[in-house]
Amino acid sequence: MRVNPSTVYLIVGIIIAIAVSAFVYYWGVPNYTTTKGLTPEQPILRSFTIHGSSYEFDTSRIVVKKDDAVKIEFISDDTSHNLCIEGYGCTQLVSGGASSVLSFVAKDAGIYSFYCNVDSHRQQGMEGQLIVEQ
Ligand SMILES: [Cu+2]
Repeated sequence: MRVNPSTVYLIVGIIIAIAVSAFVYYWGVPNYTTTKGLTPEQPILRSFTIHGSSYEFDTSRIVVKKDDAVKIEFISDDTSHNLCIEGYGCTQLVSGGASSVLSFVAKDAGIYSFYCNVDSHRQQGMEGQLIVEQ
């Protein structure tokens, strides 16, 4: 008996379809992401301590990477100061010897100013740069 080749392909195709359906029915769809044990990446925590006094910070430049969790402890060494970062807000205003923490996740790469927003402290030199690298 002569069988049409396209009939053979059709039968093989049906057998494969039944086999795959049976596999999925009994064992479910393979989930490669969980079997590899992948978990979301944890942000890297970068901690800094910056001192401020009239009219300068002891740090002029801090460098982090995009998506880092950044924690900056600001300490005033004399009178009332704070530390503000463009786009990320300010610490509390603190007096000499006191400190306040500013925490944030560095969202976008770029160069951002940090400064004290009391009176004209920024203009008098209380300014620096946060560099967020790609
Ligand atoms: Cu100040």
